[in-house]
Amino acid sequence: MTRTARIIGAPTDYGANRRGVDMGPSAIRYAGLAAELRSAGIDVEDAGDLAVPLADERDPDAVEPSEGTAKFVREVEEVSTLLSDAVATALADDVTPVVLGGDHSVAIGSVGGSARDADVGVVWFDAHGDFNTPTTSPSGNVHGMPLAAVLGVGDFEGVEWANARGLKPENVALVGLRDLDDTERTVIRESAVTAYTMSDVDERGITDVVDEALTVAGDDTDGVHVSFDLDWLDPNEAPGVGTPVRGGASYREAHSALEQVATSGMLRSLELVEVNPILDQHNETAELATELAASALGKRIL
Ligand code: 6HN
Ligand code: MN
Ligand code: MN
Ligand code: MN
Repeated sequence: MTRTARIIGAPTDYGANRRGVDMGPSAIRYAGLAAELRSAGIDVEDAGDLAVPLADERDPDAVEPSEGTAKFVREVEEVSTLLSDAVATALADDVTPVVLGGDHSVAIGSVGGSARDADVGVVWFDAHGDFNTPTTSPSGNVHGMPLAAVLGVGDFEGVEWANARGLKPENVALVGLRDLDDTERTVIRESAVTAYTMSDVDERGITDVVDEALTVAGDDTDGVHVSFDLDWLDPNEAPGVGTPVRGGASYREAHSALEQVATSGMLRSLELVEVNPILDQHNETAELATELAASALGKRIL
């Protein structure tokens, strides 16, 4: 049976410290996502964008951290709830959600929706751990916290809108880490998640690392959510991101990793986040996002 992908735009920047990433869904669509996915041999629907509260209309007095140092946490909650419903609905309709961020706080909604009625594993491709909590975060930006949020770590314990029901830390694998905050590092070490740094990729090669990550995420689960932060790639490949870190994955490593995801047959839901067209060069990071989505959904050269 042909797979159908449903594109869901989450044009939000409430979790990030800079504007622009809210235009990610437009940039990725403009780069030709639907056509690229069709070339992967799948059917495509576009559900449009979620109705995110308008950033330009927000009350400056309301931009202060409303809980600890989780900036715009109420807006993030609103977007997460909408997105979680959209992702759960797509899965109930038997189609594959392809979520376009927006900053990485959107993962709270996508993982929440994907793991609402099923046991789900997560593979998290990112330069960063995204494992801060409002207490440990140096920035207060929620895009540095979504993994802690869905897993109910620290301040997120018992926060119903943030915690993903069918997700256990044992089924979470982070791939390609190279920039962790000090406290975040401790929290990751103490957690049951599995984390692979770029050094692991250097030593073992991308195939071996991704193979193990998929085994971790797929162990006794109904499928795998792939959360793909474009800053996982080296900034030479993906300049249009808000928090670039040198020493990232190469173009070929990224495709190879996502081709492996497709081959595993475990992909349940996918998101591509942190594309910032204002910081991009000729929309190339958005184009890269479309190509990588196609690889994850099964596009092959031959
Ligand atoms: N992202 N660790 C830093 C913070 O502010 O918590 C950076 C987070 C970046 C998050 O790229 O999705
Ligand atoms: Mn991230
Ligand atoms: Mn990142
Ligand atoms: Mn840093």
